[in-house]
Amino acid sequence: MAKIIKGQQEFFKGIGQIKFEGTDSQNPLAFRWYNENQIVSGKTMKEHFKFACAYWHSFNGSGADPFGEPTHIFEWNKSSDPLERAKLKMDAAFEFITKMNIPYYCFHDCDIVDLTNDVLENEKRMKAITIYAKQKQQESGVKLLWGTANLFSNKRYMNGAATNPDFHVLAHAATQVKAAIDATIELGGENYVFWGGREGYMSLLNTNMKREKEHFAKFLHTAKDYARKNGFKGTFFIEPKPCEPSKHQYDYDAETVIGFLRQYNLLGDFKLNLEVNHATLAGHTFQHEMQVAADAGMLGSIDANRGDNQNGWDTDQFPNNINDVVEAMLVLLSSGGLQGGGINFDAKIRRNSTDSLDLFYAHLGGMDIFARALLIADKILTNSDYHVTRSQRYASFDQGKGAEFEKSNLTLDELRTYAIENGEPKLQSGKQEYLENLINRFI
Ligand code: XUL
Ligand code: CO
Repeated sequence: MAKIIKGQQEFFKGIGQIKFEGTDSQNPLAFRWYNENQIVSGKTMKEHFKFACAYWHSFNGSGADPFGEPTHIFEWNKSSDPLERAKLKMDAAFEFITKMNIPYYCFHDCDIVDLTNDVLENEKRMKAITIYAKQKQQESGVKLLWGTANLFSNKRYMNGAATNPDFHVLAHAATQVKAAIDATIELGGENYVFWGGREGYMSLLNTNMKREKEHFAKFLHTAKDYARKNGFKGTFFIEPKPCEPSKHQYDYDAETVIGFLRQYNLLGDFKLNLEVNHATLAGHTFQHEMQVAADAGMLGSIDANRGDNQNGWDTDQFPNNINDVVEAMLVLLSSGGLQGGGINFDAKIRRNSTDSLDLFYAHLGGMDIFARALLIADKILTNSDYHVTRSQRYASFDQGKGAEFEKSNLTLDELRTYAIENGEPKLQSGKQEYLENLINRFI
């Protein structure tokens, strides 16, 4: 259990720690499925998920959109002193995280303290807030899942950060990454994330794609070498996204990123942080992205959220579709789980969700849907013929000439001889509807 820190100003008044009460509970502020110590398939739920709260959406996201002003008015944003403001925000953040019993959090540098255009001042602020965060972590038992640097909001990054055509901008990006890595190491952060929102282009007319990608790879090597030299033992994650804010982003999807990491010799230190809504934007299901990563041994971490079927941008809504999450949990359980990472709610409450309870309902629903989906997926894997039905489709490769083919023992001529000798193949059903029904039966 995360410990609620005593003696600080209370921001979420009248709300105690959220507890597991089981499916009979009528309490909207109780977990009905997430029971952190319950063992599923050999691990506790807490270990399977390593849930994390995203600082940016929950404590900075103001509800403002291109058409309207902020609607989320934060009580902790009152002080005019940047460090004082940052500390109050951190008090509120740890109060929320511990009341929700979320074991981890994640941040960008500028989420935990406001940054300026003065490098030395920024480094000073980052050091000061890191000391405060370390104390909060020790008092509460909450841990840092990953840190990152925001290399997309400041106007200097409008043409990219590591892929900027101006070397001067790249140097500023490196400076920010250095400070964010220092903070991550100091806070015992288990991973470090690179999401390249502006590492791409708006127009190919002005872009040397080859050179930009080479710079990106060199930048990642340089950052990785610095972190390793300074004792960072965790995993680096790349978070794929095909577009938004750039028209085209180099970390397009899981398959593209794995190819990039292989080409530039980064596979040993990097894995993937997959985000649900980014998969949608890439024209994939989330299960597709997870399977691609799992098959390559690269399934590192998850940014959990969902998009909206009626529009095509990154709405970052909290997850709540049981069928989608069950399919994701089937991949998770079948592939041995996440490597180093956890499930970070990179999701925001809606602009018109203005009660302080809304943030609780959102996280509670997200944690519960994952727990419920995990239980269902585990039952499907242990009490049904799901795996058998899938593997039987490939039975012709398990013996005889099929097995010889897999061992690279057949020539094209020998394949032709087999086809002639065995005549026309019988049609084999894909059994899609059978499997879809099977999943619904367990839900
Ligand atoms: C943006 C996104 C980021 C990354 C971290 O779509 O997902 O918040 O997760 O930079
Ligand atoms: Co994300």
